[in-house]
Parts: sequence; structure tokens; C-alpha cells
Amino acid sequence: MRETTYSRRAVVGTTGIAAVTLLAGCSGGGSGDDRTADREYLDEEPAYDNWFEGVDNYNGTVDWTGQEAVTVEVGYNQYEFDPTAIAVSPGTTVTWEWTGMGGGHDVVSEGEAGLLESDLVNSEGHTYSHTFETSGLYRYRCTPHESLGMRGTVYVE
Ligand SMILES: [Cu+2]
Repeated sequence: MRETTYSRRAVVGTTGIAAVTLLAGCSGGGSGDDRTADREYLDEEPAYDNWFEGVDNYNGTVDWTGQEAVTVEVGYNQYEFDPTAIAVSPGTTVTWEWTGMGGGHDVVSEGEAGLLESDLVNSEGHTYSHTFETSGLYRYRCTPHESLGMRGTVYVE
């Protein structure tokens, strides 16, 4: 005797999952940017003043609160940090990871002198990390490309 029930049930299950996935895809809003599609943003923006003036990829503060570790790309679209504005909880480790695009970049604090001070690096995969223990708004920029809008923030709740 052969047992065929198992395989038939498996086929039905797979079809169900495919249908659900298709529906979810249709409601996505159609921005076409996979990087930003799943991001959630703060309802109220911190007081950035003019910090993001001329920063093309700033479109709100990505809510990464409640996470132990997050990663920001350095050299996204060559001269951008991505995401350029993030919110985290105290104790979160932020790692900046170099894409290798756009030449040499660094991550250097503005205002809070010396808190963030990476080397000036031009190699894909290089990383620099800092654990933020104290609430506040931390502005930083890439020294060579600050005037091109390569500026970012970490908002620690
Ligand atoms: Cu740069």
C-alpha cells in the first residue's frame, strides 16, 4: 500500500502561501525601492534645524528603537549615509559599514566633539561602531563630503 495523503496536503499548503504573498505584494504602494519599503518612521521628527538641508535621501527618521544593533551604510549612492536619520534606544550599537563607493569617507561627530571619529577609509566592508548609552541627538558627517549633503544623525530616545 502506498501513502499519498502527505504529498497532496503539501501541495495544497504551498498554494495557500503563494496566494497570501501575492496579496501582500499588491498593497505595497509601488515605490519600487526595496530598501525603504519595510522601514517605519518616527511620527514626530527631532529638532534637526538645518542639518538635513541639501541631504537628498533624508525622508524622515527610521525607527530602529528596541534593537541591540543596527547598521548604516556609508557611501550609499556614493555620497550618502543610509539611512541618514535613525532613532535607537539607549544601549544600541550602531555600526557604519562602507560600501566602497564614492571614494574615502569618514564618520565624525558634529558638536559632540570626539564621540564619533572614524578613520578616513575607501574600502568596501570596512566598519566602525559606537554604542550609544546616553539619550540625545547626535549629528555626524563625512568630512570630505559634508558639503555634498553627506550628513546623518542618531537620535537616542
Ligand atoms: Cu564621504
